[in-house]
Amino acid sequence: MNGTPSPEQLRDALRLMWRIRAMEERVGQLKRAGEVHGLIHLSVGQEGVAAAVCGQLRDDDAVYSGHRAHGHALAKGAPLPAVLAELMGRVDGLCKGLGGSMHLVDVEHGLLGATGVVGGNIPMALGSALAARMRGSDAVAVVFFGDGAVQAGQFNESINIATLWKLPVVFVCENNGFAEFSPRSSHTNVERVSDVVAPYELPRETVDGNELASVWTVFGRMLAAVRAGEGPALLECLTHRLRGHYEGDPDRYREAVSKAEWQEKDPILRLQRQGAADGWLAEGDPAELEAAARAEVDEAVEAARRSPFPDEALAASLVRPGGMS
Ligand SMILES: Cc1ncc(C[n+]2csc(CCOP(=O)(O)OP(=O)(O)O)c2C)c(N)n1
Ligand SMILES: [Mg+2]
Repeated sequence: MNGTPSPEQLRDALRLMWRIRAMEERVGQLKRAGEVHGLIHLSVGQEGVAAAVCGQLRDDDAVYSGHRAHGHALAKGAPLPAVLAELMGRVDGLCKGLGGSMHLVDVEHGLLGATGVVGGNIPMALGSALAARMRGSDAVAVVFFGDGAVQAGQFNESINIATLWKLPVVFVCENNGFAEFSPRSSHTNVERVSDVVAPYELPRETVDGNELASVWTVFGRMLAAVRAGEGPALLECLTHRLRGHYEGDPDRYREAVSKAEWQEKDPILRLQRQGAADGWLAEGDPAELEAAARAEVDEAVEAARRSPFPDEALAASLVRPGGMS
């Protein structure tokens, strides 16, 4: 698990990235058609981080995510039909259709929660890490957050306590250079998130988040040390979202960033180029993986359409003792 990823692991990661991409592109369409509800943040272009990190975790490792959570949920093992049904507000969804995009939870697979509160997930990961230690388990907690969350006070508080108590937590920052519509340079002088935590002397690294193998290798090394009880680590993944901040964002603030350049760095296309060059991917494989992912998504959309919306009784049952199981 520690070294560079094997061809099988790379292939599995590519399959997963296609499933995330296909589902999110469809979610964008469903949002425009009024079939997906609430504010929707897609991670198109950032799938490499979710795949490389979650591809190395166990079900009993806890994952926390934020408002851009769909990819993390799929990567951690949440069933695609249940994620899609949740986004469509149906009872077959992960949270019976009552949570939606920013509240995805799948306890069975260790997805302990997405949240719309930027930075609010970071201290929660410390709780899971502390619980694992108290149980005598070597499970770890991983928290995904953006570069914007680093300016929230809880980030500093959490790094402080996690390092002081040597908690088994990996902080994974997806630094896409923007917090909503503000470039990083407009809200901090510290360019690298890995530099923000320097005084705490925890293992910290910045990697190209669009190169799956780099994220995999560095995260794998950190994970092994964190699991072995050596205390927390921080991984900063430089990446880029290829869509607006939210679906419907007019996207008029990215003049400084060349979209074409980032399109070239698309993590899926890069991994496919690498697979072809290294010989673990045959010529027809990318099209096959993409088609399989899109077919899985089509089927999940049809299943979700057949699933009812939650009724009032279900919502009411949540506020009574002995409510939703
Ligand atoms: C506590 C809090 N403050 C502000 C917001 C509004 N908000 C939603 S997303 C976002 C930007 C987050 O940027 P980043 O953490 O870099 O994540 P990204 O959207 O780039 O993935 C903000 C400020 C919020 N949801 N919660
Ligand atoms: Mg950001």
